[in-house]
Amino acid sequence: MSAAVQAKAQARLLLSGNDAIARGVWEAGCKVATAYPGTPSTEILESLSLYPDLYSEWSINEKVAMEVAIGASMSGARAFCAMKHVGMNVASDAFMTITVAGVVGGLVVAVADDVGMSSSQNEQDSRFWGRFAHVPVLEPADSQEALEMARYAFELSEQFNTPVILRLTTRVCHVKAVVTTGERVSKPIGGFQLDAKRWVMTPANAKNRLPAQLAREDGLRTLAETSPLNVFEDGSDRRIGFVTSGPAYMHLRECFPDAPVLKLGLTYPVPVALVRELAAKVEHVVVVEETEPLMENELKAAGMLEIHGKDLLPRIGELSPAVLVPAIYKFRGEEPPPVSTYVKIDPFPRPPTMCPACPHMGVYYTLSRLRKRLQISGDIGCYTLGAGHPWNALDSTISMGASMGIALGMDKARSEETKDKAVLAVIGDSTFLHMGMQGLLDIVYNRGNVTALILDNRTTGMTGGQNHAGTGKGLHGEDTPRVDFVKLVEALGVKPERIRKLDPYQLPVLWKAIREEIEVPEPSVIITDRPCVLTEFYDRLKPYKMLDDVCNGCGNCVNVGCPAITVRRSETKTLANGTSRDLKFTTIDTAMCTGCHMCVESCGPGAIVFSGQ
Ligand SMILES: Cc1ncc(C[n+]2csc(CCOP(=O)(O)OP(=O)(O)O)c2C)c(N)n1
Repeated sequence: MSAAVQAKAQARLLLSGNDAIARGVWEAGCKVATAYPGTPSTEILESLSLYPDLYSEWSINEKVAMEVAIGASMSGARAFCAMKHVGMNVASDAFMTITVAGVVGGLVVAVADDVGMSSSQNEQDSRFWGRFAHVPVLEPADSQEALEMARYAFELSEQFNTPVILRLTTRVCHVKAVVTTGERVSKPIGGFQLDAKRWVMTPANAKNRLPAQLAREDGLRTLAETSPLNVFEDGSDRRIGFVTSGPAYMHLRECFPDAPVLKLGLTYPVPVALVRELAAKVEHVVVVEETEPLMENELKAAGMLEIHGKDLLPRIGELSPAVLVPAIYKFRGEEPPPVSTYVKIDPFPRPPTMCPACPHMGVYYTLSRLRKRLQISGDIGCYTLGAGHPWNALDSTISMGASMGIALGMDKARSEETKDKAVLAVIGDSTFLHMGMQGLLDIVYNRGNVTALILDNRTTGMTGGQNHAGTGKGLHGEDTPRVDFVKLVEALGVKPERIRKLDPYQLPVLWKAIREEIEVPEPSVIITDRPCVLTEFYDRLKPYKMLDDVCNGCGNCVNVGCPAITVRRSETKTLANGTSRDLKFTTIDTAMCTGCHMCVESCGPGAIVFSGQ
């Protein structure tokens, strides 16, 4: 059990923002916590799952996670759900109406923005949900604040009868800092009270609640002006006064320690009067906010047209010292100091790659061989790497589950050029259950000519290997009913003879199945069944080695894409017909090899044999 779970009140621990939020949620007496994994928020629930006296679950997607938390809040329990920024798009339907109905037990939604896009398909500013839904937004800057704001958010939620958004960014979620813990408060569950006017959101009932929703926002606006979360820190250098929030505050303090700073923890609604007070003390006000000019626009709308922000700073990525220093010096008309004085590290880039023996490689190796005949709609997961070298076997990736609908759209909009191509959709098991199965139903319902490949690797690989309804295990490792993908897709209407389940390590079988299914002009599904190499379900076999004197440099094994295979020598050979061919003589790292034998199946001369280790 982790130190944070065992720690008594007043313990000092080194915690990531995610672990600190978990502790704060638990200390607040929260009874129900839900999430769907997504970087950078995943570890919040993993951490919460270790605490006693609290129900926690991986939900099937963010919308359901939100709904479970809403149901618990309606029942008078303090409830929490966590997701990454794009998850909030999925959850927003339920969210946008519970903001009208209001909450009973405190309801806190942690939304983690991937500022800088280290592992997401877009960059969004989740603070907009505050303005959109008329709910308060809290923004911690470090782990201590993450804990305290998580705890306070429940009080705020109950005080104003509203869900509260805890807006995080990757830097807060993952950076570790010293945190002082508190005690868990006791919050007994009140129980569900019948109140149709409130819980049955028909237009007539919802309309009646709208004035209260707006009045609540006015109350929050007043609170923002006096909240201890919004702090003015004076400074001797009065040329610029900064308004900032979240980790941008840390960067700012590091770069401009003498500047007056208004640090906002409650960032929606924006405390306009506090900013006016700051403006009266300094020559210029600059709003330093990642990513969108949300506070800046609110302030300008309130009449503060002279303030600066995105005219000086980028709307994309983190406002790190490397960005802040040159921008602010330029504004002051000064030469910035040498870069080495404010940029301390320049990490070596490490592009993501599939693991040795990843079952997805067999699929992409096969698809790359049929490439010219296929249009391939992809999805989000480890298998998105199939878009890259050496496979180049994905044509699109947009959002979770979108492979299905997009494939159907491609099928229905064929041009002269693409009319003879087969349309495929490739999706992972977690993604299929999250939001993909509705798309497959649409393909069946609307008679699409699409072959769907469901890559069942028994885990949510991309986010670190979380359980889901297809793994047969729950958040706590307990046994749960395991989805039978064959039965599921059959129930969605795919004909039994068009459903195949096979081992993606068996490359010839996979090849034949794909070849046959793309010829049939109706929906078909191929389920690949092989656990991710990082799961407990994976059985490692004996490793292989390359016989150097037998390898003829054909390079087929390189095209499988396994990181355990490297090129030891390459040469260009001129053939009898005058053309030339690049030869790649390879070797296998036996320490990495798991004996999956995909490369053996690709090897023409039979140069790959058991290493005997
Ligand atoms: C709406 C949304 N929620 C969460 C994520 C984070 N995320 C990216 S891929 C993925 C699931 C990957 O699992 P799976 O489909 O099983 O494929 P695998 O990575 O195991 O190959 C998740 C949860 C996201 N990108 N979008």
